[in-house]
Amino acid sequence: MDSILVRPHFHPHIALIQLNRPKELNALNLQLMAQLRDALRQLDADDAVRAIVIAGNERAFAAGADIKEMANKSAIDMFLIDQFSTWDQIRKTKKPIIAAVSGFALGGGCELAMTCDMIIASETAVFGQPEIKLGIMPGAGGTQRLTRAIGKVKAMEMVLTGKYLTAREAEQSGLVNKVVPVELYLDEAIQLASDIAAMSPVAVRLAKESVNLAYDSLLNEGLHFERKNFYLCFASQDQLEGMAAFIEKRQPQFKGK
Ligand code: DAK
Repeated sequence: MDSILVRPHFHPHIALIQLNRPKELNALNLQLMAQLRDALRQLDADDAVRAIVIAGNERAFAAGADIKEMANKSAIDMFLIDQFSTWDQIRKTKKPIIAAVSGFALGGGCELAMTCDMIIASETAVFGQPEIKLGIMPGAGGTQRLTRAIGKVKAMEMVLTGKYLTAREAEQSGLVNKVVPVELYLDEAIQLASDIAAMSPVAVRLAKESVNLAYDSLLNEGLHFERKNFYLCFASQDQLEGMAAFIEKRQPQFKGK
């Protein structure tokens, strides 16, 4: 089964990508991320597409990277898989991307939403970086983008405790553009995409590039730093324990080793 569904012409000039691993709450495994990368490349090259919406389903946008796939990986395995080149494709997409988030947006799911250009949330959305509970830390921009979006003290609390933000809290903190009832979140995201699609595609591309420059000039150094530390987590026994405990549905016993 495809891990994503791509509808290039879902709406005039608007493409829709739906994450499609509902039983796993859209956990982002390597296959899903590779398909997402390829779809974004194709849609970016398609002149008929002017904006892209990425959505999950009502229960989950994405509950994070696939813990079962990562649980037994070493730091070197993670380094060699080099998932970052896949994630970087999302950042490199020239057309605007809107995340339509309902339900869980956790760990890599929250990072995926934040890597998009804008976020429309349903009232049931929850955002979080719970990696700390697995004995690791965010690895796909969470420490950098969340801090820029909601400020240091709130980001610190979320990253160090794994606490979630509700959709309303996320809106008040500036993490999301708008919160709407669950039955409207996809329509609202399509509407926002359509508003952008009515503008000059050239101006939109240049404007997106410029906003990103303001944002990225501080981000690159932070992302680099975060990546090294993320790999280092996979050298710890606590990572193995945290992920094993999740899979075995028990509380982890962290030893600081
Ligand atoms: N990975 C794998 N499976 C997951 C999953 C995940 N992240 N989240 C949920 N599932 C699976 C569950 O294991 C369960 O499978 P079965 O037991 O039915 O086989 C199924 O989805 C339904 O989940 P639950 O039964 O747990 O559903 P509940 O409603 O009770 O709880 C929950 C929902 C979202 C609160 C809970 O599932 C949960 O806590 N999930 C884990 C959330 C989490 O810790 N996320 C962070 C993962 S670490 C990187 C890029 C990104 C990342 C790392 C590297 N590079 C570029 C290198 C990101 C890391 C992460 O995201």
